[in-house]
Amino acid sequence: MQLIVMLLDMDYFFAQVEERENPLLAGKPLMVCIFSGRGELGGVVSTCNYAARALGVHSGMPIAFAKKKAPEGAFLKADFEKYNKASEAVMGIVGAHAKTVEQASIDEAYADITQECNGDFKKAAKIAQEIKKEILKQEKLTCSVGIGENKLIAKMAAGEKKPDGLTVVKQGEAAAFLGPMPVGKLFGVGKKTEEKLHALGIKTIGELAKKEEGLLKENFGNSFGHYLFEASKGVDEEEVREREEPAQVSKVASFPEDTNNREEIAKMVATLAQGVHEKLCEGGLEFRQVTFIGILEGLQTHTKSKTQEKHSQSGELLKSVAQELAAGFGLGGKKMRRAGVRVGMLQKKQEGVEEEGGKKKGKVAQGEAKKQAQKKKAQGNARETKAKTQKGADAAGGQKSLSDF
Ligand code: TTP
Ligand code: MG
Repeated sequence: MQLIVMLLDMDYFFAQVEERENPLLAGKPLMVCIFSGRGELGGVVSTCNYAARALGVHSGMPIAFAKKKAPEGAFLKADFEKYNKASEAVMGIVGAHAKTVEQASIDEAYADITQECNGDFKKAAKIAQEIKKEILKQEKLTCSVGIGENKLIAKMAAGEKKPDGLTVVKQGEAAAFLGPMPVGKLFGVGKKTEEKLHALGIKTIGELAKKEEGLLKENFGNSFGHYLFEASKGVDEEEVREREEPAQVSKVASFPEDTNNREEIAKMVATLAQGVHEKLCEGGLEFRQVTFIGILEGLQTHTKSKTQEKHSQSGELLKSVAQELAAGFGLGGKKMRRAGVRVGMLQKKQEGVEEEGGKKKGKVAQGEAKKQAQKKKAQGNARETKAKTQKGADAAGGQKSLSDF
Protein backbone atom coordinates (compact mmCIF):
# COMPACT_ATOMS: atom_id res chain seq x y z
CA MET A 1 0.00 0.00 0.00
CA GLN A 2 1.14 3.55 -0.65
CA LEU A 3 2.84 4.91 2.46
CA ILE A 4 1.28 8.18 3.61
CA VAL A 5 2.86 10.36 6.26
CA MET A 6 1.53 13.51 7.86
CA LEU A 7 3.47 16.19 9.71
CA LEU A 8 1.55 18.56 11.94
CA ASP A 9 3.24 21.72 13.17
CA MET A 10 1.49 24.21 15.43
CA ASP A 11 1.56 27.79 14.19
CA TYR A 12 3.71 30.27 16.16
CA PHE A 13 3.06 27.91 19.02
CA PHE A 14 4.06 29.60 22.30
CA ALA A 15 2.83 32.99 21.08
CA GLN A 16 -0.44 31.52 19.84
CA VAL A 17 -1.08 29.94 23.23
CA GLU A 18 -0.48 33.34 24.85
CA GLU A 19 -2.88 35.01 22.42
CA ARG A 20 -5.49 32.41 23.23
CA GLU A 21 -5.12 33.10 26.95
CA ASN A 22 -5.31 36.85 26.40
CA PRO A 23 -7.15 37.80 23.21
CA LEU A 24 -6.23 41.44 23.73
CA LEU A 25 -2.72 40.46 22.63
CA ALA A 26 -3.85 39.12 19.25
CA GLY A 27 -2.93 41.12 16.20
CA LYS A 28 -0.22 43.25 17.75
CA PRO A 29 3.42 42.13 17.85
CA LEU A 30 3.90 39.54 20.59
CA MET A 31 7.23 38.11 21.65
CA VAL A 32 7.53 35.11 23.99
CA CYS A 33 10.89 35.49 25.67
CA ILE A 34 13.37 33.56 27.72
CA PHE A 35 14.83 36.22 30.00
CA SER A 36 18.36 35.61 31.19
CA GLY A 37 18.03 37.84 34.21
CA ARG A 38 20.93 39.98 33.01
CA GLY A 39 19.37 43.40 32.62
CA GLU A 40 15.79 44.13 31.72
CA LEU A 41 16.24 43.06 28.11
CA GLY A 42 18.74 40.23 28.53
CA GLY A 43 17.71 36.98 26.86
CA VAL A 44 16.27 35.73 23.58
CA VAL A 45 12.97 35.57 21.80
CA SER A 46 11.64 32.02 21.94
CA THR A 47 9.02 32.70 19.30
CA CYS A 48 6.76 35.51 18.17
CA ASN A 49 3.46 35.96 16.38
CA TYR A 50 3.10 36.85 12.71
CA ALA A 51 2.64 40.58 13.39
CA ALA A 52 6.11 40.55 14.99
CA ARG A 53 7.56 38.40 12.19
CA ALA A 54 6.36 40.99 9.70
CA LEU A 55 8.61 43.48 11.53
CA GLY A 56 11.60 41.15 11.21
CA VAL A 57 11.54 39.52 14.64
CA HIS A 58 12.34 35.80 14.78
CA SER A 59 13.08 32.95 17.18
CA GLY A 60 16.51 33.20 18.76
CA MET A 61 16.78 36.97 18.31
CA PRO A 62 18.11 38.84 21.36
CA ILE A 63 15.24 40.54 23.16
CA ALA A 64 17.01 43.90 22.92
CA PHE A 65 17.04 43.61 19.08
CA ALA A 66 13.40 42.61 19.00
CA LYS A 67 12.56 45.62 21.16
CA LYS A 68 14.10 47.85 18.49
CA LYS A 69 12.12 46.15 15.74
CA ALA A 70 8.83 46.04 17.64
CA PRO A 71 8.97 48.78 20.30
CA GLU A 72 5.21 48.73 20.78
CA GLY A 73 5.00 44.97 21.04
CA ALA A 74 4.27 42.84 24.09
CA PHE A 75 7.19 40.91 25.60
CA LEU A 76 6.06 37.97 27.71
CA LYS A 77 8.05 35.53 29.80
CA ALA A 78 7.80 31.97 28.45
CA ASP A 79 5.51 29.77 30.52
CA PHE A 80 6.41 26.20 29.65
CA GLU A 81 3.80 24.60 31.87
CA LYS A 82 1.15 26.26 29.74
CA TYR A 83 2.74 25.22 26.44
CA ASN A 84 3.34 21.67 27.61
CA LYS A 85 -0.29 21.37 28.57
CA ALA A 86 -1.44 22.60 25.17
CA SER A 87 1.09 20.29 23.51
CA GLU A 88 -0.20 17.26 25.38
CA ALA A 89 -3.77 18.07 24.37
CA VAL A 90 -2.77 18.47 20.71
CA MET A 91 -0.74 15.26 20.71
CA GLY A 92 -3.71 13.48 22.25
CA ILE A 93 -5.91 14.59 19.37
CA VAL A 94 -3.37 13.45 16.77
CA GLY A 95 -3.00 10.15 18.60
CA ALA A 96 -6.74 9.60 18.48
CA HIS A 97 -6.61 9.67 14.67
CA ALA A 98 -3.48 7.66 13.96
CA LYS A 99 -1.95 4.53 15.43
CA THR A 100 1.66 5.45 14.79
CA VAL A 101 2.60 8.92 16.00
CA GLU A 102 6.09 10.26 16.50
CA GLN A 103 6.23 13.46 18.46
CA ALA A 104 9.14 15.36 17.01
CA SER A 105 9.10 18.41 19.24
CA ILE A 106 6.80 20.24 21.61
CA ASP A 107 4.65 21.37 18.69
CA GLU A 108 5.33 18.87 15.92
CA ALA A 109 4.26 15.32 15.29
CA TYR A 110 4.61 12.89 12.42
CA ALA A 111 1.85 10.36 11.92
CA ASP A 112 1.91 7.37 9.62
CA ILE A 113 -1.69 7.38 8.39
CA THR A 114 -1.25 4.75 5.65
CA GLN A 115 -3.70 2.32 7.27
CA GLU A 116 -6.16 4.98 8.39
CA CYS A 117 -6.54 6.37 4.88
CA ASN A 118 -5.98 3.14 3.01
CA GLY A 119 -3.11 4.62 1.07
CA ASP A 120 -5.41 7.25 -0.44
CA PHE A 121 -4.17 10.87 -0.44
CA LYS A 122 -7.71 12.29 -0.60
CA LYS A 123 -8.70 10.40 2.52
CA ALA A 124 -5.44 11.50 4.14
CA ALA A 125 -6.37 15.13 3.54
CA LYS A 126 -9.76 14.49 5.14
CA ILE A 127 -8.14 13.03 8.23
CA ALA A 128 -5.84 16.07 8.44
CA GLN A 129 -8.82 18.40 8.14
CA GLU A 130 -10.60 16.58 10.94
CA ILE A 131 -7.55 16.82 13.17
CA LYS A 132 -7.18 20.54 12.41
CA LYS A 133 -10.86 21.09 13.15
CA GLU A 134 -10.68 19.27 16.46
CA ILE A 135 -7.56 21.14 17.56
CA LEU A 136 -9.26 24.41 16.73
CA LYS A 137 -12.45 23.44 18.51
CA GLN A 138 -10.92 21.94 21.62
CA GLU A 139 -7.74 23.95 21.97
CA LYS A 140 -8.59 27.11 20.01
CA LEU A 141 -5.28 26.80 18.17
CA THR A 142 -4.35 26.55 14.50
CA CYS A 143 -1.69 24.37 12.95
CA SER A 144 -0.22 23.60 9.56
CA VAL A 145 -0.12 20.13 8.09
CA GLY A 146 1.88 18.53 5.32
CA ILE A 147 1.10 15.18 3.72
CA GLY A 148 3.45 13.15 1.57
CA GLU A 149 4.84 9.74 0.75
CA ASN A 150 7.51 9.99 3.47
CA LYS A 151 8.58 12.07 6.46
CA LEU A 152 10.78 14.43 4.50
CA ILE A 153 8.08 15.34 1.99
CA ALA A 154 5.48 15.71 4.75
CA LYS A 155 7.84 18.06 6.59
CA MET A 156 8.58 20.13 3.49
CA ALA A 157 4.86 20.24 2.64
CA ALA A 158 3.94 21.47 6.14
CA GLY A 159 6.25 24.45 5.71
CA GLU A 160 4.65 25.37 2.38
CA LYS A 161 1.59 27.13 3.71
CA LYS A 162 1.54 28.70 7.15
CA PRO A 163 -0.39 29.55 9.23
CA ASP A 164 -3.40 27.24 9.14
CA GLY A 165 -2.23 25.44 6.02
CA LEU A 166 -2.80 22.00 4.58
CA THR A 167 -0.52 20.90 1.75
CA VAL A 168 -0.71 17.51 0.07
CA VAL A 169 2.12 16.30 -2.15
CA LYS A 170 0.92 13.16 -3.86
CA GLN A 171 3.08 10.26 -4.88
CA GLY A 172 5.20 11.13 -7.89
CA GLU A 173 4.82 14.88 -7.33
CA ALA A 174 7.77 15.31 -4.98
CA ALA A 175 10.34 16.27 -7.60
CA ALA A 176 8.05 18.93 -9.10
CA PHE A 177 7.20 20.21 -5.62
CA LEU A 178 10.77 20.43 -4.38
CA GLY A 179 12.54 21.33 -7.62
CA PRO A 180 11.88 25.09 -7.78
CA MET A 181 12.51 25.71 -4.07
CA PRO A 182 15.67 27.54 -3.00
CA VAL A 183 18.18 24.96 -1.82
CA GLY A 184 18.32 26.59 1.62
CA LYS A 185 14.78 25.39 2.22
CA LEU A 186 15.70 21.73 2.02
CA PHE A 187 15.31 20.09 5.41
CA GLY A 188 18.77 19.71 6.86
CA VAL A 189 20.41 22.51 4.89
CA GLY A 190 21.57 25.27 7.20
CA LYS A 191 23.28 28.55 6.45
CA LYS A 192 26.77 27.11 5.94
CA THR A 193 25.64 24.32 3.65
CA GLU A 194 23.52 26.78 1.72
CA GLU A 195 26.52 29.05 1.16
CA LYS A 196 28.65 26.13 0.05
CA LEU A 197 25.96 24.95 -2.35
CA HIS A 198 25.63 28.46 -3.77
CA ALA A 199 29.40 28.54 -4.27
CA LEU A 200 29.02 25.33 -6.30
CA GLY A 201 26.42 27.12 -8.42
CA ILE A 202 23.51 25.20 -6.90
CA LYS A 203 20.62 27.54 -6.16
CA THR A 204 17.55 25.31 -6.21
CA ILE A 205 16.69 21.88 -4.88
CA GLY A 206 16.07 20.80 -8.47
CA GLU A 207 19.62 21.77 -9.41
CA LEU A 208 20.92 19.84 -6.41
CA ALA A 209 18.92 16.80 -7.49
CA LYS A 210 20.82 16.72 -10.79
CA LYS A 211 24.26 16.52 -9.19
CA GLU A 212 26.31 13.35 -9.03
CA GLU A 213 26.44 11.70 -5.64
CA GLY A 214 30.25 11.64 -5.84
CA LEU A 215 30.44 15.40 -6.14
CA LEU A 216 28.22 15.89 -3.12
CA LYS A 217 30.19 13.35 -1.08
CA GLU A 218 33.43 15.07 -2.05
CA ASN A 219 32.14 18.42 -0.84
CA PHE A 220 30.01 17.43 2.14
CA GLY A 221 31.43 14.12 3.31
CA ASN A 222 30.02 10.67 2.67
CA SER A 223 27.02 10.71 4.95
CA PHE A 224 25.76 14.27 4.49
CA GLY A 225 26.59 14.11 0.76
CA HIS A 226 24.47 10.99 0.48
CA TYR A 227 21.69 12.68 2.43
CA LEU A 228 21.69 15.68 0.07
CA PHE A 229 21.70 13.36 -2.94
CA GLU A 230 18.61 11.52 -1.74
CA ALA A 231 16.71 14.34 -0.01
CA SER A 232 16.91 16.63 -3.05
CA LYS A 233 14.89 13.99 -4.90
CA GLY A 234 12.44 13.61 -2.06
CA VAL A 235 13.82 10.22 -1.04
CA ASP A 236 13.57 9.37 2.65
CA GLU A 237 13.28 5.88 4.04
CA GLU A 238 12.98 6.68 7.70
CA GLU A 239 9.95 5.22 9.39
CA VAL A 240 7.54 7.08 11.61
CA ARG A 241 7.90 5.51 15.01
CA GLU A 242 7.27 6.21 18.62
CA ARG A 243 10.26 7.47 20.55
CA GLU A 244 12.10 5.04 22.73
CA GLU A 245 13.46 7.52 25.23
CA PRO A 246 11.69 7.71 28.57
CA ALA A 247 9.70 10.86 29.17
CA GLN A 248 11.48 11.51 32.43
CA VAL A 249 14.04 10.27 34.89
CA SER A 250 13.65 10.76 38.62
CA LYS A 251 14.97 9.80 42.04
CA VAL A 252 13.13 10.25 45.30
CA ALA A 253 14.31 9.46 48.82
CA SER A 254 13.16 9.90 52.41
CA PHE A 255 15.03 11.91 55.02
CA PRO A 256 16.16 9.92 58.07
CA GLU A 257 13.84 12.24 60.02
CA ASP A 258 11.41 14.87 58.79
CA THR A 259 13.34 18.09 58.45
CA ASN A 260 13.12 21.79 57.72
CA ASN A 261 16.88 22.22 57.71
CA ARG A 262 17.71 23.84 54.37
CA GLU A 263 21.27 22.57 54.42
CA GLU A 264 20.14 19.01 54.91
CA ILE A 265 17.62 19.38 52.09
CA ALA A 266 20.28 20.84 49.77
CA LYS A 267 22.59 17.92 50.57
CA MET A 268 19.88 15.40 49.81
CA VAL A 269 19.08 17.21 46.55
CA ALA A 270 22.75 16.98 45.54
CA THR A 271 22.72 13.22 46.09
CA LEU A 272 19.46 12.78 44.21
CA ALA A 273 20.69 14.95 41.34
CA GLN A 274 23.81 12.82 41.12
CA GLY A 275 21.69 9.67 40.92
CA VAL A 276 19.51 11.17 38.20
CA HIS A 277 22.61 12.29 36.34
CA GLU A 278 24.03 8.78 36.40
CA LYS A 279 20.84 7.42 34.89
CA LEU A 280 20.88 10.11 32.21
CA CYS A 281 24.44 9.21 31.29
CA GLU A 282 23.62 5.51 31.22
CA GLY A 283 20.76 6.20 28.84
CA GLY A 284 22.79 8.67 26.75
CA LEU A 285 20.14 11.29 27.44
CA GLU A 286 20.12 15.01 28.01
CA PHE A 287 17.44 17.06 29.75
CA ARG A 288 15.81 20.44 29.48
CA GLN A 289 13.47 20.47 32.41
CA VAL A 290 14.38 20.02 36.07
CA THR A 291 11.77 19.47 38.76
CA PHE A 292 12.14 19.47 42.51
CA ILE A 293 9.59 17.34 44.31
CA GLY A 294 8.87 18.03 47.96
CA ILE A 295 6.74 15.69 50.04
CA LEU A 296 5.82 17.22 53.38
CA GLU A 297 5.08 15.55 56.70
CA GLY A 298 1.35 15.30 55.95
CA LEU A 299 2.35 13.67 52.61
CA GLN A 300 1.20 16.64 50.58
CA THR A 301 3.32 16.69 47.42
CA HIS A 302 4.41 19.86 45.68
CA THR A 303 6.65 20.38 42.69
CA LYS A 304 8.66 23.24 41.28
CA SER A 305 10.08 23.09 37.76
CA LYS A 306 12.45 25.05 35.63
CA THR A 307 13.00 24.61 31.91
CA GLN A 308 16.34 25.44 30.38
CA GLU A 309 16.72 27.07 26.99
CA LYS A 310 18.77 24.17 25.66
CA HIS A 311 19.20 20.48 26.33
CA SER A 312 22.15 19.53 28.48
CA GLN A 313 23.72 16.53 30.15
CA SER A 314 25.65 18.58 32.69
CA GLY A 315 25.52 17.13 36.19
CA GLU A 316 26.60 20.47 37.62
CA LEU A 317 23.75 22.30 35.95
CA LEU A 318 21.28 19.67 37.05
CA LYS A 319 22.45 19.90 40.66
CA SER A 320 22.48 23.69 40.79
CA VAL A 321 19.02 24.07 39.23
CA ALA A 322 17.57 21.40 41.53
CA GLN A 323 19.12 23.09 44.57
CA GLU A 324 17.87 26.49 43.45
CA LEU A 325 14.35 25.08 43.12
CA ALA A 326 14.62 23.40 46.51
CA ALA A 327 15.85 26.61 48.12
CA GLY A 328 12.83 28.46 46.75
CA PHE A 329 10.42 25.75 47.90
CA GLY A 330 8.05 27.04 50.56
CA LEU A 331 7.67 24.69 53.52
CA GLY A 332 4.75 26.63 54.95
CA GLY A 333 5.91 25.96 58.50
CA LYS A 334 6.03 22.20 57.87
CA LYS A 335 8.82 19.66 57.73
CA MET A 336 9.81 17.68 54.70
CA ARG A 337 9.54 13.92 54.69
CA ARG A 338 10.80 13.01 51.24
CA ALA A 339 12.45 14.88 48.40
CA GLY A 340 12.82 14.13 44.73
CA VAL A 341 14.62 15.37 41.65
CA ARG A 342 13.22 14.75 38.22
CA VAL A 343 14.34 15.69 34.73
CA GLY A 344 12.05 15.84 31.74
CA MET A 345 11.91 16.91 28.08
CA LEU A 346 14.63 14.36 27.38
CA GLN A 347 16.39 13.62 24.17
CA LYS A 348 19.27 11.47 23.07
CA LYS A 349 22.56 13.28 23.56
CA GLN A 350 23.52 15.27 20.50
CA GLU A 351 26.87 14.61 18.90
CA GLY A 352 28.21 17.76 17.25
CA VAL A 353 25.31 19.42 15.48
CA GLU A 354 26.73 20.45 12.13
CA GLU A 355 25.73 24.05 11.94
CA GLU A 356 23.34 26.63 13.18
CA GLY A 357 20.60 28.15 11.08
CA GLY A 358 18.32 30.98 12.03
CA LYS A 359 15.18 29.14 11.06
CA LYS A 360 13.36 26.31 12.64
CA LYS A 361 15.15 23.77 10.59
CA GLY A 362 18.31 25.35 11.87
CA LYS A 363 17.17 24.37 15.31
CA VAL A 364 16.07 20.90 14.45
CA ALA A 365 17.30 19.74 11.16
CA GLN A 366 21.00 19.47 11.43
CA GLY A 367 20.80 16.59 13.83
CA GLU A 368 18.01 15.14 11.74
CA ALA A 369 19.95 15.40 8.53
CA LYS A 370 22.95 13.87 10.13
CA LYS A 371 20.90 11.08 11.55
CA GLN A 372 19.24 10.38 8.24
CA ALA A 373 22.51 10.55 6.47
CA GLN A 374 24.10 8.17 8.88
CA LYS A 375 21.08 5.93 8.69
CA LYS A 376 21.19 5.58 12.43
CA LYS A 377 18.50 3.53 13.99
CA ALA A 378 18.59 5.52 17.19
CA GLN A 379 16.40 8.58 17.31
CA GLY A 380 19.29 10.84 18.15
CA ASN A 381 18.31 14.06 16.53
CA ALA A 382 18.07 17.67 17.52
CA ARG A 383 14.33 17.67 17.65
CA GLU A 384 12.94 17.57 21.09
CA THR A 385 11.73 14.25 22.28
CA LYS A 386 8.28 13.58 23.62
CA ALA A 387 7.90 16.62 25.73
CA LYS A 388 5.47 14.99 28.08
CA THR A 389 5.38 16.77 31.36
CA GLN A 390 4.10 16.13 34.79
CA LYS A 391 0.92 17.37 36.27
CA GLY A 392 2.03 16.35 39.70
CA ALA A 393 4.74 14.44 41.41
CA ASP A 394 3.13 11.12 40.76
CA ALA A 395 2.07 11.75 37.21
CA ALA A 396 4.86 9.44 36.19
CA GLY A 397 2.47 6.54 36.52
CA GLY A 398 1.03 6.47 33.03
CA GLN A 399 4.17 7.59 31.30
CA LYS A 400 7.20 5.82 30.13
CA SER A 401 9.74 6.81 32.73
CA LEU A 402 12.81 5.74 34.59
CA SER A 403 11.86 6.42 38.12
CA ASP A 404 12.69 5.41 41.64
CA PHE A 405 9.66 7.28 42.81
P1 TTP B 1 8.56 26.19 15.76
O1 TTP B 1 7.50 25.23 15.31
O2 TTP B 1 9.86 26.17 15.07
O3 TTP B 1 8.04 27.67 15.68
P2 TTP B 1 6.59 28.25 15.90
O4 TTP B 1 5.60 27.20 16.19
O5 TTP B 1 6.70 29.33 16.93
O6 TTP B 1 6.31 28.95 14.52
P3 TTP B 1 5.84 28.30 13.15
O7 TTP B 1 4.48 28.87 12.90
O8 TTP B 1 6.84 28.76 12.16
O9 TTP B 1 5.82 26.81 13.33
O10 TTP B 1 8.87 25.95 17.28
C1 TTP B 1 7.88 25.58 18.22
C2 TTP B 1 8.13 26.31 19.51
O11 TTP B 1 9.44 26.03 19.99
C3 TTP B 1 8.04 27.81 19.40
O12 TTP B 1 6.71 28.29 19.52
C4 TTP B 1 8.94 28.27 20.50
C5 TTP B 1 9.97 27.18 20.63
N1 TTP B 1 11.25 27.59 19.98
C6 TTP B 1 12.26 28.09 20.79
O13 TTP B 1 12.09 28.16 22.01
N2 TTP B 1 13.42 28.49 20.20
C7 TTP B 1 13.63 28.44 18.85
O14 TTP B 1 14.69 28.84 18.36
C8 TTP B 1 12.56 27.94 18.02
C9 TTP B 1 12.73 27.88 16.53
C10 TTP B 1 11.40 27.53 18.64
MG1 MG C 1 5.42 25.46 15.00
